Amino acid sequence: MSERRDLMEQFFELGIVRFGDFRLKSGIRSPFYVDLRAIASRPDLLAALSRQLLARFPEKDFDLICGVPYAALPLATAMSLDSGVPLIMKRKETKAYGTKKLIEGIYHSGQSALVVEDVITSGKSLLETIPALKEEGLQVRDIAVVIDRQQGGRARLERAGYRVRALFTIRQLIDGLYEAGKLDAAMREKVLQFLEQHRQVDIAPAARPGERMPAHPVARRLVDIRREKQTHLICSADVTTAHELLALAAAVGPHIAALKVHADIIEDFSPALIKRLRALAQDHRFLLFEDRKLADIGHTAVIQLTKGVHHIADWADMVTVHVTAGEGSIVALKRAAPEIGIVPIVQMSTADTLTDAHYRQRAMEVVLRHTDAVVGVVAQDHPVPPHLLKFTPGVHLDVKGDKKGQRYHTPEKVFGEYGTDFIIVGRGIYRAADPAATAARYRERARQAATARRE
Ligand code: S5P
Repeated sequence: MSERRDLMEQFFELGIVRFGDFRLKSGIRSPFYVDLRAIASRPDLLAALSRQLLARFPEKDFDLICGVPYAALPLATAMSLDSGVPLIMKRKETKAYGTKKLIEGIYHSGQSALVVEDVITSGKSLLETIPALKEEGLQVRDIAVVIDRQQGGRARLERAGYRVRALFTIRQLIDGLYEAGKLDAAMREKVLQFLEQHRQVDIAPAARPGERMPAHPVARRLVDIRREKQTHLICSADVTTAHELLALAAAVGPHIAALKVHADIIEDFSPALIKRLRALAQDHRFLLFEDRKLADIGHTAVIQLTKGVHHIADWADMVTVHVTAGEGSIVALKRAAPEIGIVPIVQMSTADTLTDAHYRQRAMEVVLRHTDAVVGVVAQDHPVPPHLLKFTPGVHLDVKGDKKGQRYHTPEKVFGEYGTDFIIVGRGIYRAADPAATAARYRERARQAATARRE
């Protein structure tokens, strides 16, 4: 029996591939399940897998092998032992003490890494892992995978420029196990049908060149709205009465992707106001973005988000936070309100902001460890990785500042030079004689600037 065929049968015997009715993390029900964690219990299999995977990369043009926790780690270790290529590990979560490194091991900027993964489905986890390696100056071209579930992930990674080599496709496994008599015809048919129906597990709308592929569900909603409404505009509705806020939301609603509010400046704030705002948000399809800038210790930030007069967590799609209190506050917020999208302020727009390069670097390190909860960040020119959105306030078409520290730039500058995804515009719109027409004007300038960047 060939080593490949033997491996397939062993996968079946060990329960690495199982058939039945399984609910996947995405909620989808699947007739098969793949879990490679048991592999390390069979050193002989691990060694065979390592050999076979390394044989797929005869060029061996990588300096490091990178394992992604947890299932792929023993395999990456075996491949490192086999090939003599040093191992690094990409942490899932960063430890809250010690060196706080995202990547463990010895490496230096400019080296290239082969990334090892157990199973590839949508490609999402790899698309989240690789930017962290790139941020460290590592180059990634090659990806080694044991099983390709054939649900679009491989094609997505290849489109992003990676070379993906898989040991087995799920189709090959099914056929092999069927021929070996481990799988009956009915189950085989069921799996093939499932594969046919789920050829593409969507993780994000297809991105155009220069566009980001954000991972958070709120970010994806925002990107959907941007595509459908053709708007990169968020209006900052910094008005102080419910009447003004509702009038403004109704006027600019058709032109915006989100309405940013400061609930605490509204003199007659009430649950009724929120109800009407939500209705407008639904009618015009925009998100509600509370600019609360939570900055306290985790415990306090959580009660500020969930209690008080405003009960922000009950209605806001997104909320801004500062990361000055450290990682614990972000962890507490995401646990307390997992539905809300967190938007950390990494860099402020003011002329003499204290968010200098050192702070930004530290803040981004925290942010990157919590991309499961973070929609994107507020920043000016500080770089933001492609799986997060960049929101840029301090945009005005007519003036350069406000004499209170605010600094304004044009849409052309923030899209062209800063690579922003959404501009946040307050006074430029709500102080204009005709906010609806002005919002339309900002929207168009933003759209053209974003298009020019892509061309
Ligand atoms: O760095 C920042 C971050 C934010 S969230 N600079 C900002 O101006 N903001 C907010 O964006 C600010 O609180 C205000 O609500 C809006 C900008 O308003 P404008 O009137 O200056 O356009």
